[in-house]
Amino acid sequence: MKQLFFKKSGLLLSIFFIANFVFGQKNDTTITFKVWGNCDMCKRTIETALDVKGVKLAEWDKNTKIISVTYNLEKITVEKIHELIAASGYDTEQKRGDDKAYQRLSPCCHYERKSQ
Ligand SMILES: [Cu+2]
Repeated sequence: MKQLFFKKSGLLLSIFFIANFVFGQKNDTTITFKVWGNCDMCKRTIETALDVKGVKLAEWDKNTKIISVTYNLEKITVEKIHELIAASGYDTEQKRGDDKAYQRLSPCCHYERKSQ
């Protein structure tokens, strides 16, 4: 009897985890856009800026300047994602980077700003 109970609860637990996984994925989406920057240090700054709740994955490519962001639609907006990057001093397609934050970047990170 006891064994049967454990078998059943184990099954329920599995269903719970699977459902959680499936429904959890439902609200995720991935976007890509351009972020101006130079080097690996830029990469770290940009990706760290998106180390917030709602963002599952952020990966910036220094060669293509394209960032790929996987986030939860219910927890964060595209606008907020652009704002977070801009606040760290980096220009995005939609938002100009904060000038003061840009000045504080390492000299090697002073990328050529897009005309705006
Ligand atoms: Cu840099």
